[in-house]
Amino acid sequence: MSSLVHRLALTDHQTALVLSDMHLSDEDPALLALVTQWVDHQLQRQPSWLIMLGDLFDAWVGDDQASQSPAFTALASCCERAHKMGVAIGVMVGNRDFLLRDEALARLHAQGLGDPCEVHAGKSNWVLMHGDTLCTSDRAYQDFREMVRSSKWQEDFLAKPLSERLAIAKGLRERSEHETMGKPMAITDVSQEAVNKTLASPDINGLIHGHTHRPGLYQSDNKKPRWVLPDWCPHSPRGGGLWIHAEGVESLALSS
Ligand SMILES: [Mn+2]
Repeated sequence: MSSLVHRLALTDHQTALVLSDMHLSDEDPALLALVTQWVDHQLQRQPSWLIMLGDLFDAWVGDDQASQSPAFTALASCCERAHKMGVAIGVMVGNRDFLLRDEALARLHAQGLGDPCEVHAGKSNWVLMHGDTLCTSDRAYQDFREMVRSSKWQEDFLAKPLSERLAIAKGLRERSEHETMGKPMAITDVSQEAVNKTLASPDINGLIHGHTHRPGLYQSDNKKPRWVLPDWCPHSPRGGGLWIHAEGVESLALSS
């Protein structure tokens, strides 16, 4: 991956639209429509940035998946519209789509964001993360994460044919869903210790992340805001995002 952006500065009149955990897949056209229509609608407010904080796709097994994925094509069209409006696009990878690389990001007109990435807006500094690195109580997951993020594992994996990679990803997903069901709620949520550490610096005013699918505004032990982005579902329905501007952070409901 070419160089990642670790810090963004918004001027007083600039804004950022933030969403995550769309988990787009070719098997769910209703979800795809929900996400792209919502983003298109929010783009009318002319944000300076469209920021997606990981798990854009339910599974991403390599950038050669792009050419055969209607979900990717639809999100790329949405990004193309944003790009033409002059909106800058930032993508952070999540635990489902950590193999998104330069080729796919270029087709989304996106710059890769580091995890964490700091956003400066008004007088505040926000830390943006996918969120999985905050779930430090889940030792089994953190060990798995370390393995799949190693360049050796990724090299071996990407050398396999696309069909085999898709089958492996499906197996991993089913195993993860099964294991998550068996874990106590507290294990699969963020650890307060990790949150406190992230927010320890007096220069940092708050945290924004996805991943846990427990959307809302929480307060850390050090009395700083922690915004959790919603995941998306066309049936409940649920989704939405946040708006960052000079005055702070605003929650954007699915119906907004
Ligand atoms: Mn995730």
